[in-house]
Amino acid sequence: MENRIKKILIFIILSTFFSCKNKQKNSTVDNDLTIKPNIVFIYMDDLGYGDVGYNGAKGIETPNIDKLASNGVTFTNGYATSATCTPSRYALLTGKYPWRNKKAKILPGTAPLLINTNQMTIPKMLQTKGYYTGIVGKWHLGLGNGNVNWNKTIKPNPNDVGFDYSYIMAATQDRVPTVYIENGDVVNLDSNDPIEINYDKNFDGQPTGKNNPELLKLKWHHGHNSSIINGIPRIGYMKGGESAKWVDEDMAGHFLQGAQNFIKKHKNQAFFLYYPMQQPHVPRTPHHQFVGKSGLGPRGDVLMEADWCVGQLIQTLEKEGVLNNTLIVFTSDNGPVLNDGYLDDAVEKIGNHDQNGGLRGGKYSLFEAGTRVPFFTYWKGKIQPKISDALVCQLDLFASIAKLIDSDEKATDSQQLLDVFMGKSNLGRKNLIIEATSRTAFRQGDWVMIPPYNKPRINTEVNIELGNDTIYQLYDIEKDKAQLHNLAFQNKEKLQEMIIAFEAIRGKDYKKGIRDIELK
Ligand code: NG6
Ligand code: CA
Repeated sequence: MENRIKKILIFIILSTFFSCKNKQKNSTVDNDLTIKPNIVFIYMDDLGYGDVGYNGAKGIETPNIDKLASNGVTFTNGYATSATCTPSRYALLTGKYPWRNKKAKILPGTAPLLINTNQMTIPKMLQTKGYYTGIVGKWHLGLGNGNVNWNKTIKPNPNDVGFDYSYIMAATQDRVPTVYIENGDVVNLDSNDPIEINYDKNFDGQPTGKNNPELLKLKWHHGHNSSIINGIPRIGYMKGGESAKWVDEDMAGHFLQGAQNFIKKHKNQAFFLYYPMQQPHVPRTPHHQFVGKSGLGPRGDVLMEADWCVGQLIQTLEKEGVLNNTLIVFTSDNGPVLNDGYLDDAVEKIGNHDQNGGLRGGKYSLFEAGTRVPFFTYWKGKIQPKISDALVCQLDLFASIAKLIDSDEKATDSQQLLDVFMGKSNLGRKNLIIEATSRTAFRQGDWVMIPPYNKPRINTEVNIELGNDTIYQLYDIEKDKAQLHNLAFQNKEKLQEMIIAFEAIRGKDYKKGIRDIELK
């Protein structure tokens, strides 16, 4: 009898001990996950709302992206702040609306660093919590102080605004210099062949896209007629740096490898990887393995290449044993464009694919397709699959990540929506100001208001409606996704309410230089 009681007692003591231990272990793991997951931003360039399989793409397959999206929180109202690259990237990293900084416009390759080195950024904030931070891919936020010597270490560079490691292209694939830059140094540069860059004037004797069409493997349609590099005419003039020039067709693989190496090297500490990919921005130069893979020509091919890269990246996270502890955010800097300056069949081979996914406009536009982009969060085991119609913006990643890592940092325009990004809440933003080449418009609830802009309605070069009109525009985008019915004159009350709310945030500054029509 005594023995039985003893045994029972021992059993109770042991099971209590183990259950406590287990609980402790679980809660430690949980806390670790909540406080310091790795964070990866996959940031596409000019990817349209309809350019992914999960939003109905035709003639392109994006199985890797779709798999992540279908296991994550997919946003149907997810926005970049801007319809072009630099302003969106500025807002993504700083949590600040780009129209607050007049210099946040599409930058040439020679532009100085746009983010002040005193400015708080997502990677800086993560550094204060012990993260190792890196960028591998497209930068396009300026470098140096305005007069860059490409043959010396370029300062300031991404490492001065929060990145421990940087491996970048300076601006865009269509702009010089066409070289990779690692922690401020041009990679593979031969000091006997120094690089010179000029955006205004050619260097004596250098061929150009304009004068030497016989040297081109890709023809230009508008712009893009300065220096020729790898048979592709670019924006801006470049001389020297032969050994450092990138091979366009290798770029995707090259950045992918850089991103994979970063993960392998830093998997034992919390890391932040910003992986801004170059696809499907022009020039579209798929690796030969992807040529002809889509039915849509090079634009579709580079999208399939990008999807493959995403798959490879996820495999690396998995193989290195960190996927379960990694929050992934996938989105794009602005909406789509077919002909962005090169004759690459994007228009001719579009078939029944709708890069806009039913939205109006495109890159450069104040209409929805300019800024509403594919956007999802994925965290294996932590985020449950969900389609969310909450209004979210890339701006909000700053404050939401601050919450996730328990940081007190705040950013001017960033809203803390961690629960929304984690799929636990549908309470997104109430409103958002969107921007397109220095013009701004306003979304509030289901409504979008575009103030009058006395500027061309269509950019005929890229064949995109810009959203400009001489009258106010007001759309109920829940009912009228394609923005075909302007309700401004039918619903003056709503319009007035929108104008007041918009001006309360934006100020009246937006009216400078535009024609404002008074409502009667
Ligand atoms: C435009 C370029 C366009 C693209 C864009 C920047 C011309 C005519 N057009 O000025 O091709 O490079 O800038 O794109 O030069 S973004 O996605 O980086 O904002
Ligand atoms: Ca872009």
